[in-house]
Amino acid sequence: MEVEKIMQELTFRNPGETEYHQAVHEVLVSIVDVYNKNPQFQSAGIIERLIEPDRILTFKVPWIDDQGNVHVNRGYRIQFNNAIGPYKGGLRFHPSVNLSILKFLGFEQIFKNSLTTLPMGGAKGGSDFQPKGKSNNEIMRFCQSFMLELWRIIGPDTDVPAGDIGVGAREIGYLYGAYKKLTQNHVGVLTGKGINWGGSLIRPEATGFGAVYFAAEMLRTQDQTLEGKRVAVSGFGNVAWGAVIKLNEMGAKVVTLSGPDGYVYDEEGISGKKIEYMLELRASNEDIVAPFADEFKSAVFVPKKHPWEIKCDLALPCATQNELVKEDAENLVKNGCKCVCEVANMPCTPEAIEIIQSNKLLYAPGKAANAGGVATSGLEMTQNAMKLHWGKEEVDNRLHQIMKSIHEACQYYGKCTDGYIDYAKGANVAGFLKVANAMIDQGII
Ligand code: NDP
Ligand code: 2IT
Repeated sequence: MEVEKIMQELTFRNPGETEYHQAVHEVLVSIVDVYNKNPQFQSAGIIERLIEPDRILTFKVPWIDDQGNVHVNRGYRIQFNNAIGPYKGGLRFHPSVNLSILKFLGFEQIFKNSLTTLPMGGAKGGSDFQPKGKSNNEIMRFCQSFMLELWRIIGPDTDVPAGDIGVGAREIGYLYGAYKKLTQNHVGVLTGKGINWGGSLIRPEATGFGAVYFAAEMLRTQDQTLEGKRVAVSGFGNVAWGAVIKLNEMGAKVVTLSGPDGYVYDEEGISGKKIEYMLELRASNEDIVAPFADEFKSAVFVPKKHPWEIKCDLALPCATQNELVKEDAENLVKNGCKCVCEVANMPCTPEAIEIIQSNKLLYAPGKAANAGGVATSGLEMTQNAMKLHWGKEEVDNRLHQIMKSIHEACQYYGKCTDGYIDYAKGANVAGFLKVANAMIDQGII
């Protein structure tokens, strides 16, 4: 495989899809050695087949707002690869959603799902719909219209969507209700469901919990723990919330949160009531974290800036792609940060990663560190298939074990000659090998 040649072709065939190009390039450079040492991959055209999604559905989503006005959004589902299991991955509702963003997310999901040890292929979907500022009824009508198209191509053994940015328990509920009405099937076709109708305990917390378990494993390689560590967190959504809970449980002090309007810095630490307040902020249907500093006097709001300028031992970006840029990475290094653990998908730019890794900070890529979310979705599918319900401890223990095994796989494939662990390479190689070998077993199809 010649990385630059493949990238040229990819760019030519998918013009302007910069996030997608970024995600593919990041994988190719880290698997190229393994790929070229195994000629069976080349002769089966594995890379050419992996970077082309199996299929993409785009569709019109018309809906009526509370004033009777008609709106039209665009819906998508990208079924990327199902070599190791049914397509699986979230739905994102955010005005920035486009094909490039969903293709990057769907591509990454292939490797992430492979790392979980569970049988799940890669997919992603969503819409450029803005849920912020909408009433419950508007959200419901939008979800029903979205499912009027989506239901045809999903199923518990075909494709199982879940949440992502802008899609939480409420949206999953409306989507599930519409699916059930259309098909008359009460099956595990979505994950992140309500606890009373097929959902799994711990799923809402799982992405954040899993990432913190992963960070703890990384620290353990340097005989350290999270106890007493200062942590900068970005975002204030579902994933940030889960991470902040677990960081507190493990004795760390969370000093920042952020939103599109800026960040809040709280030297006393974000714990207890402040974590509950994150849920209120989230539910308030606004796009801002600034009110946090009005509510808690120990917090200061810093408008229009990233939290990475605050001194911390660990940085956990939990908001969105490319939110931690070169200058942020330089600030983190300058301030003595020891570990950057990606909880969002692809939150660090390639230039930022270069600085983080060349300064030998511990660095976990999202596809390894945030895999606890989809892994727990996999556990929800298992419970649905068995028609039973596991307790909190059982799910949490399984999640913890899965995160440890992902860490081991990254260590195994990512260990460098100088002892530094390149977790990005480890995650990509481990995730890739399983999928590539399954594709070879199943023939060119
Ligand atoms: P939420 O919708 O709960 O929160 C997303 C957060 O990111 C919010 O604070 C949101 O602010 C902010 N945000 C979203 N888009 C942008 C943008 N373009 N610019 C600036 N800020 C933005 O989503 P989640 O917490 O579920 O998702 C956060 C990250 O974690 C995403 O990268 C997602 O892909 C990833 N992830 C999620 C998993 C899950 O199971 N939910 C699993 C694995 C990864 P606002 O809404 O106000 O714009
Ligand atoms: O990015 C992700 O892994 C998710 N949004 C979760 C996907 C899932 O199917 O649970």
